[in-house]
Amino acid sequence: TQAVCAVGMFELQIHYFENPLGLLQNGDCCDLQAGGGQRCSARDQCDTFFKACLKEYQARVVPSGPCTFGLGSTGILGGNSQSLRHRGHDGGGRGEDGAIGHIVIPFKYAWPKSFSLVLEALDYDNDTSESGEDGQLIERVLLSSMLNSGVQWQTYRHHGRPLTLDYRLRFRCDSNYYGPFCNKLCRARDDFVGHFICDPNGSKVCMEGWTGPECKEAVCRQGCHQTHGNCTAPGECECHYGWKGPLCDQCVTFPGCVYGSCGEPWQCVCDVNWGGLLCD
Ligand SMILES: [Ca+2]
Ligand SMILES: [Ca+2]
Repeated sequence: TQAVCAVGMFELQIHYFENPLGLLQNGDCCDLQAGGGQRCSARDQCDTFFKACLKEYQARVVPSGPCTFGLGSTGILGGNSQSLRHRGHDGGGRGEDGAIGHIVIPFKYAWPKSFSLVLEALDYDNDTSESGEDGQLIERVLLSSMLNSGVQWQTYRHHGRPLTLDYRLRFRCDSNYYGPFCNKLCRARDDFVGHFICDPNGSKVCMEGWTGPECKEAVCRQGCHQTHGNCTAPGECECHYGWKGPLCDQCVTFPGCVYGSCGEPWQCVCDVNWGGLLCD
C-alpha cells in the first residue's frame, strides 16, 4: 500500500485570457507576422498555455528559483484569447485536469495559508529548434497572497501588457484531513478502535449507541443500572453477579429461597408467616 502523505491540493483555474494583438512579452508576435508588417497574423495565433510555480511566501516574488511547493501546467488552451467554462461552479470534481485550464498541485505539508505564485502565459511552438525552453513568454504574473482552505474559490485579475487574465485559486484538504491548515487527521471508522464519523472541523462524532472520547464505550439500554449493569454493545444490559432483570436492578435471592425476597444479593428475607433458612 502507498503511504498517504498529501494533506491537500492547491488548485488554479484559468477563466479567461485576452491578448488581442497576439504578442509576446518582448513585443514580437507569438508566431507569424502578417504580410503588412504591422500586425501579427490572425490565422497563426498564439498557442497559449499556462505554467504555475508555487512557492513559500515572498514579500517580493522572485520569478526564478525553485517551486518549493510544487508546479504544474495546462495544455494549450486556445489562441490569443479564450474564455473557459468550468463544470460545476464550486463543486469541482476530481475528474477535471489541465486540459481545460485547471492546474492541481498536491501539497504534502500543513497549508501555510500565505504563498507566492509565479504564473506564466506561454506560447507553444511546434519547432523544437528554438531552444530547450518549453515556450516563449507572453505574460508573467507574480502574486503573493493568503488563501484559507475550503471549497470556495478566490478570484484574481491580472491586467498586463500584452495579456489580461482572470483566474481563481483555492486550497482544498484531502479527504480525512481537516482544519484551516488541512493537517488535522480524522478518519471515520466503525470497529473496535472506535465508532465515529468526522464533523467539518475534523472532530469525532460518535455514532448512535457509542460514547466516550474515542467512541468505543457502548451506550447501554436506557435505565440499565449504573453499578449493577454493564454492556459491551449498544442497547444491551448485562447484569453483574447477583443481579438480574432487564435493567439489572433486581437482586438474586439465596438459592432455594421459597417464600422470601432480598434487598441485597443472596438474601432470603421471609414473607409474612414464613420462616426458616429458605423461608419454606
Ligand atoms: Ca500558432
Ligand atoms: Ca506558437
